[in-house]
Formats: sequence, C-alpha cells, structure tokens
Amino acid sequence: MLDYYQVTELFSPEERQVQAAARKFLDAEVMPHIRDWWERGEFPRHLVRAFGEMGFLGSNLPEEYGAAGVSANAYGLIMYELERVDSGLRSFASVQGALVMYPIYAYGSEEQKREYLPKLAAGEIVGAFGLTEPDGGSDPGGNMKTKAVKDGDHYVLNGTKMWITNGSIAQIAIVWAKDEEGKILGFIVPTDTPGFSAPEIHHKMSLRASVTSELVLEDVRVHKDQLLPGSGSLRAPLSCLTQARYGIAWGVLGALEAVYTEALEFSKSRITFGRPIAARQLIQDKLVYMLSEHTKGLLLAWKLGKMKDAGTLKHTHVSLAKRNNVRVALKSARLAREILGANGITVEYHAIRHMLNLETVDTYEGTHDIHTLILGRDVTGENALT
Ligand code: TGC
Ligand code: FAD
Repeated sequence: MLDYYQVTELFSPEERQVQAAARKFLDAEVMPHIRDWWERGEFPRHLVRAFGEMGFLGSNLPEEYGAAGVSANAYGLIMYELERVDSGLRSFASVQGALVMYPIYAYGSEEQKREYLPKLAAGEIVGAFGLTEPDGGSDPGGNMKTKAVKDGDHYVLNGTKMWITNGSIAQIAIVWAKDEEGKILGFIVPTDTPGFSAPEIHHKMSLRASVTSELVLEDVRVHKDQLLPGSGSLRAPLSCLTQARYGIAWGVLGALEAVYTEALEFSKSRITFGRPIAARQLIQDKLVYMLSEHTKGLLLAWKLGKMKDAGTLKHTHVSLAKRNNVRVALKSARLAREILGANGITVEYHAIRHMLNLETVDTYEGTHDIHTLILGRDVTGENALT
C-alpha cells in the first residue's frame, strides 16, 4: 500500500491482514481482466460469490447475520483495495453492504434480518437501492414522486427510480416511496414481483464495469411484511448514504494510489530531451501533489473510521471526507493522464479509466457542491441548499 507517512502503523494486525488478503486476491483474480471488462461495459458477475467468500460484503456488520464483523477501518481498507482496481467494483460492494444490508440491519425486523442478511453477505443474492428519481437526485425528499398506497395487508408501489447501481442484476431492491401522508418508507421489493422492471442504462462513459439501471414500478404489490418497520422519514435513507459515503472516502484513495504509482513508473522510463521526464520540476510537482493528497486523505479516512467505531461520527464529518478525497483523487487521475501523454488516452493504462469513473463518484452519493452546502450549513447555521 502506498503509505508515505507509515499510517499503516495505526492499523491493528487484523486490519493489516484484511487488507493484505484483499489485495492478494484482487491482484490475482481481478486486476488482470478489469480493462477488458470496463471496455466491454461488463460487470464481472461471476465474482459476486467470491466477494462474499472473501468477506467483502457488508463486512462491518455483525457476524450473527453472516457478515465478517470487522472494524470500520478494516471495512474501509476493503473499499480501498476494491477501488484500487475499479470504482465499479467498489460501487457494487458499497451498494450491497452500505445501501442494502445496512438499511435492513438498521430499519428491518428481526425476520427480515435473518432472511436477507446472510444471503446478501454471501453474495447468494444481489441488492439495489432506489432513492434517486429522474427529476433530480440532490433533493431526494422534495423530488420523490414514487408512491406507496396501503391496500389491506399490502402496499401498492408506483414510480420510477433512475441511475440505480446493480438494478438489472438484483434479486431485491430497497425502494423508497412516500405514503399517503407524505412519510418516506423503505420497502424490500423482490425484483420478480409483477409490475417491477429494471431496464439497464447503456452508453455510459464512466463506471462501465458496473450495472446502472432504471427501476420502473407499475402497481407493484408488496406485502406489509416487506416494509422496513423502522423507516418513516428522509432520515432513514440519508443515514444509509452516510455508510456508503464513508466507504467512498476510503475507496477513492485506492484509485489515487493506482494512478500515482502508474504515473511515477512511467515518468522514470519516459525519456525526452535526453532525460527521464521524472527529472523535470513540472512532472515532480504533479507527483508530489498526488502523494500529498493521498497521505492527507489516508489520515482523514483513518480518523473517520476511529470516530465511526467510537460512535462520535456525524454525517457532516463524512461529507467532508467524501467531498475532499473524491475531488483530490479525480484531480490526481487527470494529472496522471497528463503525465502519460498520448499513452494516457488508452485503457492500456489505468489513468483514464479511473479518471472517467471518478467523474461519477464526484457526482453520486451527493455531488461535490451538495457536500459543500451541507458543510456550509453546518458551520454557519445558514441553509444555502434551498
Ligand atoms: P435534511 O433536513 O438535511 O435531513 C433530514 C433529516 O435527516 C438527517 N440527515 C442525515 N442523517 C444521517 N445521515 C445523513 N447523511 C443525513 N443527512 C441529513 C437530518 O439531520 C434530518 O434529521 P431530523 O431528525 O432533523 O429530521 O434534509 P434535506 O431535504 O434538507 O436534505 C438535503 C441533503 C442535501 C442533505 C440531502 O438530501 C442529500 O444528501 N442529497 C444528496 C443525495 C444523495 O447523496 N443521493 C445518493 C443516492 S444513492 C447513490 O448515489 C448510490 S451510488 C452507489 C455507490 O454508493 O457506490
Ligand atoms: P441534480 O440533483 O439534478 O443536480 C444537477 C447539478 O445541480 C449538480 O451539479 C448539483 O451539484 C447542482 N445542484 C443541485 N442542487 C443544487 C443547489 N441547491 N445548489 C447548487 N447546486 C445544486 N442513486 C441511487 O439512489 N441509487 C444508486 O444506486 C445510484 N447509483 C448511481 C450510479 C451512477 C453511475 C450514477 C451516475 C448515479 C447514481 N445514483 C444513484 C444517482 C446519484 O446519487 C445522483 O446522480 C446524484 O445524487 C445527483 O443527482 P442528479 O444527477 O439528479 O443531479
């Protein structure tokens, strides 16, 4: 792991072991193929069970529900290793763990937890999380048009969700909908329920090794037992986003390591005007920017994990780290692409794939600007969002 300040000394032996095992597996089984999958626009579905066996899915949730029960920082290191390969793989794991397992764990009944969590942890089934709608994702509460109407022992769901990761490959979707009183409820919707469809979104130039879909709900009848009983306001889906954003703050540092390492190696062997480009101040300036931001980002992520386990984490702390770490990773990927020159425009090198992926990561889970406004509201007490 790229570690200029020996931050890894702050991790426990178990956390270091989790990371080493993840890196070994991903370097052997996944890294050699990722360029092809990305170029073909293909998510490696055959890896889902292996991810489950490796304990990558919802790994910070308790062992009694089939998860690995690791610390917040070990979970973060897994996200780091996945995204060092590709943001699409980390997205898959973020959605499965933070956006599907977490809401069932936090807001589900005991029966729901026992029914779904072990299967999701093992990768036996895949989940999706439907919050965003076509009319705009930044204001999920204000824009939510999906409706849940009570009909005896059932709810009838109608609406459309947009840009949903894993949508077309999922067996269950967590769908957020407003009831007749305007309360926001979460439902576990089996994707084979009549009236549910999930057409895949094509022509993406980002996150190509990830499935993104629309979710269409036309008179989808779900039994009231499929309602997450602890849900009831916007706070529930937003608290799931906090879990996913935490993983992103770690994950993007893996992508930053990948592009930095590649650019550094390239710069040492690329000769212009009789000397390696690594000997040029302009190139060194770019490399030092990447290294500094990786080092600062890692300290931020480590501290965030400690606060998460200690129960002192506020969602605004996570906003700061998501906003910062994604933007510096994106900027680093653009700089790495620049150092590679023309070679940098092909997927033979990692830089442009990471760069294009990170454009999505900068937008999803709260855009960079939305996190600015969340933080601005927190420190000033003035709401510039509305
Ligand atoms: P607001 O008044 O701010 O909040 C309503 C209630 O929720 C609480 N809250 C949170 N709780 C936990 N975690 C958070 N992140 C929270 N944010 C807010 C808040 O304290 C309040 O509680 P209470 O008890 O007072 O009612 O609501 P608002 O309507 O003003 O919200 C604005 C805003 C900007 C915070 C929010 O809507 C937002 O975060 N917008 C961005 C939407 C977003 O990130 N969507 C992501 C969709 S999922 C996705 O992209 C998956 S990508 C795949 C992957 O992760 O890899
Ligand atoms: P909008 O909300 O329409 O925003 C457009 C622009 O306006 C942005 O630049 C934004 O910063 C700016 N803006 C908005 N409001 C303000 C304001 N008040 N002040 C200043 N500027 C503002 N969603 C899910 O629910 N589940 C998923 O699994 C999921 N996966 C995704 C996968 C991919 C590949 C992508 C691209 C998106 C995914 N999303 C998912 C959706 C994602 O969360 C949204 O794209 C994101 O929340 C932004 O919403 P939007 O794209 O509709 O942009």
